[in-house]
Amino acid sequence: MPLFQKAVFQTTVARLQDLPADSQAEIAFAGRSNSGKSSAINALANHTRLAFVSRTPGRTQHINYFRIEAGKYLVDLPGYGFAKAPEEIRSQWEGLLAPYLRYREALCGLVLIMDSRHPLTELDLQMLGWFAPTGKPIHVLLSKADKLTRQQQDLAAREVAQVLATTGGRCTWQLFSSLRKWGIVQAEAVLAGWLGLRVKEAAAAPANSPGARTAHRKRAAIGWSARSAAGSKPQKKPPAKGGSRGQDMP
Ligand SMILES: Nc1nc2c(ncn2[C@@H]2O[C@H](COP(=O)(O)OP(=O)(O)O)[C@@H](O)[C@H]2O)c(=O)[nH]1
Ligand SMILES: [Mg+2]
Repeated sequence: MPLFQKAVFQTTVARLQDLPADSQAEIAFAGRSNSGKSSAINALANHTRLAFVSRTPGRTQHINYFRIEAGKYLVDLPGYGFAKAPEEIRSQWEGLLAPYLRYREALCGLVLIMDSRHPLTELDLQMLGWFAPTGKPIHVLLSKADKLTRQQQDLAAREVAQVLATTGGRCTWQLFSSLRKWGIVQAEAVLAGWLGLRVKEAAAAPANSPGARTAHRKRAAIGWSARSAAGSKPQKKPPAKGGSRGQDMP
């Protein structure tokens, strides 16, 4: 069973004082509006509509909590990038998101979703620059990879790797497609590491799947990305190549 399959919508939070008090470990998902954030949460939970509850009017600008198990959550943050009145953006940012990202103790890492066709927008860079100093890990999902050729995927991944190597934070990245279910195993491994959950080998790669044959090799290949993000000592520099192609990528 996929690791996050049991995730259920828990609550919508609009004020800091309403953040769940029982959370021991949570992972926040951030990204531009339309980057594929909700689809990524749905794909990880193997659920077609889970994260779309956050589309409900009144919830899009708030923090939405999905409970994985007691005390562990996936957290959907408001998408950024839509034109809004500047004072609205500022009050949401200063009142809720900034303190949440900076000071939420239970927050153990940030998943940043970037459309692989145009990653590293100004706002993505701002988010990276802003979160990196917390010292907590950031895992970038280069979403909608199915829209790129293999060559374009490699190009996008290399560009992102170069920029991430200079941000100074504990940054890792991978290609991802919710539509084609690419990169789920790799992302699960990273997130499970952050949350202290065990990834079952059987769930990660069924014995009779093509993925199983390459699982060991690929696990080595994602070395710097998945392993360093999962809590071991961060490495300063990624290898010149690779790190992005999970075993379920074509
Ligand atoms: N081709 C493709 N389209 C995707 C993928 N993920 C999301 N989309 C599409 O991108 C649009 C925005 O996705 P959504 O998850 O709502 O983005 P959000 O605003 O960041 O939560 C929708 O039309 C999705 O169907 C993907 O992996 N591949
Ligand atoms: Mg969404």
